[in-house]
Amino acid sequence: MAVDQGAIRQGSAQRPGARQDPRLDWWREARFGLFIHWGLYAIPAGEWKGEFVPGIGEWIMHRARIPVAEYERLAGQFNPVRFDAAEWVSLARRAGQKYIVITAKHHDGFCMFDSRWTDYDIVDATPFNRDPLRELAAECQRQGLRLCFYYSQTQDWHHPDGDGNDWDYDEPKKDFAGYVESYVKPQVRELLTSYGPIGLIWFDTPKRITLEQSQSLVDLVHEIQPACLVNGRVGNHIGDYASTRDNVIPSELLHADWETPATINDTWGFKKDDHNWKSPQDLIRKLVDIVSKGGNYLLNVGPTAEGVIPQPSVDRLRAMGQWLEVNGESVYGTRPGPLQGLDWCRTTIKPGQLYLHVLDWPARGELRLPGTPSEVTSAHLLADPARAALPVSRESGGVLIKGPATPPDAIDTVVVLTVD
Ligand code: JFZ
Repeated sequence: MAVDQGAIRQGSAQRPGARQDPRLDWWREARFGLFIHWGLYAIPAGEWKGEFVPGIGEWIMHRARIPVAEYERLAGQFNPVRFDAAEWVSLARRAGQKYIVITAKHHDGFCMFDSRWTDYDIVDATPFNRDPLRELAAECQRQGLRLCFYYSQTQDWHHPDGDGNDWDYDEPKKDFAGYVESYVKPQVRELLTSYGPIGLIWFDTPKRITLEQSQSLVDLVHEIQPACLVNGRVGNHIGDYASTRDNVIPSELLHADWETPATINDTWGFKKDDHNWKSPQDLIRKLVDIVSKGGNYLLNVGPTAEGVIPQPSVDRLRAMGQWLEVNGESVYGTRPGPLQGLDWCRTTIKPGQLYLHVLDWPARGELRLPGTPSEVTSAHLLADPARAALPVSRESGGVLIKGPATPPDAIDTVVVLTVD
């Protein structure tokens, strides 16, 4: 199978028969999700004791080797009173995103939900005293999105037996197996029993987890909620689908269920000095590129400590939503199209329809296809409500479609081809 240029590192994408599993139907249809990295790291926002700490924002505790006792004090200041679940879910919905994956527990170990198994959580340890995951669950139900949880199963820099913190704890002395059994599993159970139906659990950085431990987590998830998916970063090449490396889009079509997790600037957790926002054009084209190769795009925002999604992220998600409002038919529920590897276009298909995503509009609007496996019977612009027919003619070895002389959409003009 023609999988991989090293893009997919973890996951069961190549498992025979995986593509038949109807539990993935909603996720294959969805194509586009919202990732949310939100936690105590939003308070320092990349700065510790007056110094900007390089790297991704949610890693600040690790990068700056902040002692647990000191990092813990952030909880007392965490009061995101501007958090509004309805607004966040509505933003995602209007962006055209079909699922939300939010950090229930990241590597810093702080729980963004009311856990019975620790007091180091947003309800017990902060003045905020609300459970945002509960509020998001209710809003997702109301607005028709799937809620999913990110859970750091291996790294936990707060728990004495979790992986990763060697500045407070002695790594060789850790009882990692005990941590998995008596902390990770009860919390995963909690997440799957207290918030209604969960679309998927997004595990991460498997590191030292064994195959038995990964498998028992997958089994636990499926035992409690059989429909809940597990991403490939549960470790040891199992799980329901594969994740690429962060921000990596494979160079060619993959015959697998896969997802690219990606940042909208250069960090996951909010950093006040990261202003390197990708343009709407770049983001829309990345979505289309991913979908044309059979993947999902899980695009991240990092809300502030006040509970606000940064305005540049909001603006970009809105722009994507506006494009999808017109062109969503060529994205949702599609499969990769037959024309791959061309610079100027991407293709997606549905039964009877081929969507030609034109990124570089050709001179005089002459769209030349090197040949499609089926006969093209008609063509029109997806954005044209009148569906005015574009002239289609056969050329030696291919098809010529005559579009407007100038590009109707500078980002991606979608031409719908009706095919036999
Ligand atoms: C992990 C986390 O450490 C990070 O904080 C963030 O949550 C991100 C989504 O996931 O980072 C990774 C994990 C895997 C790769 C790169 C960064 N990888 O496979 O290249």
